[in-house]
This record gives sequence, C-alpha cells and structure tokens, in this order.
Amino acid sequence: MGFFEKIKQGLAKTKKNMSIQMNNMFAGFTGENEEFYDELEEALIIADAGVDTSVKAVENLKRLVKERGLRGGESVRLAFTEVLTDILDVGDKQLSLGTKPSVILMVGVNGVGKTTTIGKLAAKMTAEGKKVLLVAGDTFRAAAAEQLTVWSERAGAAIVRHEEGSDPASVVFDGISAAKARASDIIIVDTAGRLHNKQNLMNELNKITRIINRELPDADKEILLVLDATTGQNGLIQAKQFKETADITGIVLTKLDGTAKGGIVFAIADELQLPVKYIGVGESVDDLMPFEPESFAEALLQQ
Ligand SMILES: Nc1nc2c(ncn2[C@@H]2O[C@H](COP(=O)(O)OP(=O)(O)OP(=O)(O)O)[C@@H](O)[C@H]2O)c(=O)[nH]1
Ligand SMILES: [Mg+2]
Repeated sequence: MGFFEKIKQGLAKTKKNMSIQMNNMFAGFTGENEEFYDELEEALIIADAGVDTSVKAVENLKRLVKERGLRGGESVRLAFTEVLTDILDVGDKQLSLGTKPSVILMVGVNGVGKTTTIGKLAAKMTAEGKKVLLVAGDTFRAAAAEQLTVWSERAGAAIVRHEEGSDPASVVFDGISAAKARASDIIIVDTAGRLHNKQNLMNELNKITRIINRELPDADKEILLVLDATTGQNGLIQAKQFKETADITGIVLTKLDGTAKGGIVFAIADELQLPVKYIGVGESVDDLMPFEPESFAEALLQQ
C-alpha cells in the first residue's frame, strides 16, 4: 500500500464521520452561502478539531474564497486543503538527531502507546542503518521492560534494563554509559505513564531530563509527547500539563485508526503550537508514519 493510501486508511473512521456530508457539501457549493460554512464548521467540531480551531479554519476559507473569487466546489475543496495544511504546519516536523549519540525521550500518560511507538521508531531507524539503544525507563511495572525487550528484538536494537522498582534515572544513566561505550547513534528512553500520582510522574521526568542533560550536554534531544487520538480533547489537557514540566519538542499522535475523532490533530497543532511529528495508524511495526500536513489534509478531504 502506498504512503498516501495508508494515511487514508488510517483516517477511514474520521473520514466516514465527517466527509460524507463534506463531499456533498463541496459539490453543492454555489458561492456566498452561510449554511455551507456552518455545516463545514460543524463537521470539523464533530471530528474533535475544537471550536476555536474550527471557527478559525472556516473563517480562513471564507477569506480565501472571497479573495480568489472561487466558485466551483472542487476549487473550494482545494482551498480548504490549503487552509487545513496551514493550520497543521507548525514547527519542525523532522526529528532533529544530528549528534552521536542523540536522545529521544518518550513521555505520556499510561496506555497512550509510548512503548509501541518506541518499537516502531527503533525498527525504522535500525532499517536505516542506525545503531539504536533502548532504555527501559519504565521501572514501575515488570511487564514494561519485558514489552520493550520484545520490541528491541523485533527491531534489532540493544536494550538496557534494570529490575522492577529500581530508580528510572539510574537506568537512564547506565543506558547513556552503554551507548557511549558501544558508539550507539540513537538512545530512545521509555518512561512510565503511571506512577503513584501525577506529581510523582512529573518529578521523575524532571530527574530523567536532568541526567540526560548532565551526561550529554551537547547531544541533540527530542522529547516526544505521545497522545492517544481516541481520547480526543482529553489529550489536549494532558499535553498542557506535560508542556509545563518538560520541553516537549513534538507530538506523536497514536491510534488514529481507532477513532472517528482524528480532527484532534488540528486542535493539537493550533492550540499547543507543537509540531505533530508522527502518527500511529495501527499496532504493527510499520504502522507509524511521519506526519505530513499536506498529505494529511488531502487524505481527509479526498473521497
Ligand atoms: N490501533 C492502534 N493501537 C495502538 C497504536 N499505538 C499503540 N497501540 C496499542 O495501544 C496499547 C498500549 O500501547 P503501549 O505502547 O503499551 O502504551 P504505553 O504508553 O507504553 O503504556 P504504559 O506503559 O502503560 O504507560 C497497545 O495495545 C498497543 O498495541 C496505534 O497507532 N493504533
Ligand atoms: Mg509502556
């Protein structure tokens, strides 16, 4: 399956939710028509794009339609693709990992898909010839390190793990030492999504970040916040909390395949002004895709 087809398939539920009406709407577009714009706004809100972002998108479309004197439904659909692409086009979508080693720290609440995403990313990177080392920084549950070990084998990546209950920061310290000794290219650190309470979790993340900055002051670092698209607007609240504690450099939005609320990606980009760097469209190893605003908007609006 091609890249574009895969995004479309990943968005099938969202498309079904919003675009059946939308395609008819574009086809029926006849120029100045408030009802058309109201319905478009509603379709976005239904897909969880958030009220502010939906209103803004439709306002921007109205302006383009007027400026360019657009008439036909197809030209309006293309203009809307442009508007949505603009909203999604925030910051740097590439991972910035130039140094050897460089570090990816994966954070997010429990169950969002951190460990799975690490597995998928590690597989991509080892396939590109990179030496990847995984660090099992989720020491809260024994099963977490087990799960990461399975992924490390699948991906052909090394792993550093300690026993359940040990200090996550010390696993990270050992992981960094091992990466230096083995000349690894990329260190990917898994973290716990659930601790005894939220403050605990944030303190732990702080400790981990301090160790990374101390041991690798000059290394390129990405702190990726993983959000589960099926939780919709809840993900936004989580993101705001994490943003207060950590210097999040990008978002991975998982489980788009499992939701009709894929419009959340617009709210994330627009309200948080953080770049979405990857999207998860399934559970298997090749179900992680680099996020491309234009392809995403196209896939959403194309029949
Ligand atoms: N359908 C679908 N399922 C996914 C995707 N990403 C992850 N999952 C599933 O979501 C579940 C949770 O994933 P994990 O990777 O264990 O999540 P986690 O954030 O590491 O969870 P904790 O370790 O408990 O904090 C698993 O069953 C994954 O297979 C995705 O893009 N699509
Ligand atoms: Mg996990």
